[in-house]
Amino acid sequence: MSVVDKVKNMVSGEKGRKVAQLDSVSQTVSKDDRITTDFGVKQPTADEWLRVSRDDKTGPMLLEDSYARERIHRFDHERIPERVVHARGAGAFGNFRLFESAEDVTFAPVLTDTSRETPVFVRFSTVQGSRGSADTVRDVRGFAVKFYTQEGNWDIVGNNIPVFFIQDAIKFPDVVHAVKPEPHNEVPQAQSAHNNFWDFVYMHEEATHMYMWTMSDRAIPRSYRMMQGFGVNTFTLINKNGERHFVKFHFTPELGVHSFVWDEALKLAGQDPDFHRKDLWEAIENGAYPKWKFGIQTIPESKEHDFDFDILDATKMWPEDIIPVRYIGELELNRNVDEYFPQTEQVAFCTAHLPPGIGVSDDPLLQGRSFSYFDTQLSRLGVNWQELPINKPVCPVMNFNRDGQGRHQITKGTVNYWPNRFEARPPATLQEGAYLDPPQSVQGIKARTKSAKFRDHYNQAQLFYNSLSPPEKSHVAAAFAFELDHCEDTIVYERMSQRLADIDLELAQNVAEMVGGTKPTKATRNNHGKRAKNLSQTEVQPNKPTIASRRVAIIIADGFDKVTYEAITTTLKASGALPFTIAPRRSEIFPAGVEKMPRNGVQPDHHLEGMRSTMFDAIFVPGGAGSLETLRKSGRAIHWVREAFGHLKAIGATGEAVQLLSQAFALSGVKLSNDNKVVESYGVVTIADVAPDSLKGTVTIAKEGTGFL
Ligand code: HDD
Repeated sequence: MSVVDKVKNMVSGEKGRKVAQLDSVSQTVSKDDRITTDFGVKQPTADEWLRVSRDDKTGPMLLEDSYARERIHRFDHERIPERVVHARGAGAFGNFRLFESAEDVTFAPVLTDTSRETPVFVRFSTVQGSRGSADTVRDVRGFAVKFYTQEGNWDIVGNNIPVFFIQDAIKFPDVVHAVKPEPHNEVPQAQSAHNNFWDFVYMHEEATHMYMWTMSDRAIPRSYRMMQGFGVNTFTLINKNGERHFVKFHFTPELGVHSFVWDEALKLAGQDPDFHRKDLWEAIENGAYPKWKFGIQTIPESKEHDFDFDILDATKMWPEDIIPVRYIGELELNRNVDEYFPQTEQVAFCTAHLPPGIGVSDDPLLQGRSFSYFDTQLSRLGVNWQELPINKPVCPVMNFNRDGQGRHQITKGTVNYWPNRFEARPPATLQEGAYLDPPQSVQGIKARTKSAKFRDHYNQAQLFYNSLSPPEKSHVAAAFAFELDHCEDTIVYERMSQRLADIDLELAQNVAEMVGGTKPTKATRNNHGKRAKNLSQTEVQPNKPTIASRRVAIIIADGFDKVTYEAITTTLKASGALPFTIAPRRSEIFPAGVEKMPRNGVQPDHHLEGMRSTMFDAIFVPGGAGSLETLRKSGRAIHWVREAFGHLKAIGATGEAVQLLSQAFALSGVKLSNDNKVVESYGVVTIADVAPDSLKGTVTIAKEGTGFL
């Protein structure tokens, strides 16, 4: 039984509702099926167009062949417009469980009923690149969650960064145009490293806080499973007494927040453009279900103006030191999609999808978003987009919306309006669960303005930068240096070098020097020196480090030490890691002391050229004189070890393989002592005289430092 089937079987009650609903419109391809047209008529061939032939000569094709034409027609129309942003994504199903009721702040059952399990679909994405672009580019990641609640769909359309580039939705077309490929030559793809982006954000100071985040390690996550999700905008919660709280939504990964180093991300973009998509798929197939704690930050309505930032400003986060996150639930992903297009591509989110008990705020970005999402789905999917199986709520949908392209629903009866003489489908009362818009007094002057606090763009940018660890800060400097090096226009990198002096003088000087800008001599704005917790990703870590679901390459060649190989493989599996055997070839590899006969050896998973160290979190090389002899002569094997070291990966070696490490590190400044014990090298573990027992125990992987920048 496949993992998917197992999960389906496990699923019962609420969380099974969406699976059952999707199953009712799903079909499985089987060899007992016969090919038919779309109108159900079986066809004798799928290979030959109907044509006139004579004497074994190929004659003209007939337009009459409606089956052949149907195939071409269907193919010609396979594409729909890709999302204008967040085009590249990967999705999965799961469920949401509440372990603490938030009834003090909301009456929404999804946040108060701890006996419920709510089915969810989550789509992760990059923002800038088109649908076929690489996963590991430097970019914000989308984190969009659709909760199929019994009271209707609830969408949190968030990102892995808690703030945004703009404060007012009216500017969204500008920021997107600026970051997307430039209009004259459509370059570059999936990158912000170009003139127009840095020109725009320089001129547009409210983006400052956000680009500090996008230049940090947050923008190159190791995995979708290892990043935070933030609702970003400020929403509201309403409780039974009609009291309102402002709220921010948080998802914090069980595995902690982890990133690539830039060199690794760059290489993977070419070596394995689907890295994140595959990583998510593989983890779910292996039963290593990704999990996030779900939390809320709340502020009572009466305290809206008590802060030195405007709590409705999406370029500001709410520091956890003053507004702690209250964790009340857990999100788990446990089922891969059955077919990408009808599920991950056709899923459509909208910030206005809110069940009773949850509401919007006057956040000026959010207000515009709620208009934009519905509108974009009209051009992507058509007016009946909410009827598509992946988007359809699990509760009844009853109204008098009718017709339009691609209508699925058939509604019986003679009336399609309200009020009607049959009193059919009246609106609901509050007791029956109607959506509540709590009465609010609104008065003011109609004008294009926002509160004065919206005009501070630097306090939190400094707060974020100050809170980073030294390696994280050096990554930020290197990211700016990379991006501005890709800007040919002097005015762009010159101005940006000066702008960074508004945040941190040392950062500005380092970047200016690297990119050829004028080195600022004094800070243009004092750095307040404050820090806040959980902004550095080194603080967003599990209590106990884990190796679960991490990919470990075990490198062997003929003559390897089988005892150590088996001991490390078993230990890794027992710790939940995924060991992969890598060798100079994919055909059988023979350990020391056996005859080279079929099935005496080990079948590697991959060969050294087919995979690269970038695709693994750690490497281990078991000893064996024969194996060492082959590997030390292989430039590729040496490169694997050196590159993994440069990417701050854990490296282990036993027996003769320790010499492979000393050869690989000879130029890297890593010194091995005479007795082959490693010194001065973080993350490298060697045992020259190996006893198999010494390999048992808990294995963890640490990654810290600057790496190849
Ligand atoms: Fe957006 C897609 C997240 C501001 C307009 N956005 C989209 C997706 C995510 C976000 C995760 C992909 C959803 C999916 O997987 O299908 N967007 C955000 C966040 C924002 C934000 C966290 C700031 C708080 N977005 C934003 C603004 C506007 C839009 C200000 C327009 C005024 N976003 C869109 C869109 C997209 C979209 C054009 C493209 C595809 C889609 O909606 O379904 O309407």
